[in-house]
Amino acid sequence: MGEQRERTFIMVKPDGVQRGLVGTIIERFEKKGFKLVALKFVWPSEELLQKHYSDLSSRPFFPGLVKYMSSGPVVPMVWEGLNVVKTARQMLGATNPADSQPGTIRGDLCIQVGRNILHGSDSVESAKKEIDLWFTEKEVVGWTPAAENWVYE
Ligand code: DAT
Ligand code: MG
Repeated sequence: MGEQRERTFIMVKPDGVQRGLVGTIIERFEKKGFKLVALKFVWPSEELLQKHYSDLSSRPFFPGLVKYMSSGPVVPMVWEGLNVVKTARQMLGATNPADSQPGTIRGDLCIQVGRNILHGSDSVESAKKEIDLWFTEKEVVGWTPAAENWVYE
């Protein structure tokens, strides 16, 4: 059971919110069988986003990325489950939607890298960092879904 407790940080970006894709994105993870353990609706500050994307601060697209990400409300979430970090990345599809396979969220729902509708942690380590940045300990809720024994053997 322990390995099912891996967590990842998923966030609907401002374009995903503006385009009315919040429900569709949540539905992908719910239908897969992952467990939602935290969610909020916030308009993030540039300061928070600079921290969130600190690894990319030297990249030429960084100022534009922070501006886009702080241009409206976003929906940060924490999802839990077996191998959820890697599986969620596969569900998102490649960073650049031009390379995302059809059937992935980005492959189905967006076109350009600068408007790729959602974020997903790239490792267990960065997931921990991102969850701590966006949520307090109390905001991440431990619970047991009624269907858990039908999702895991
Ligand atoms: P990912 O979001 O798939 O983890 P990343 O961490 O390398 O990708 O980059 C973070 C975001 O920055 C990405 O979702 C979109 C933007 N981005 C990445 N590469 C870019 C580029 N070459 N031009 C413009 N935006 C880019
Ligand atoms: Mg990344």
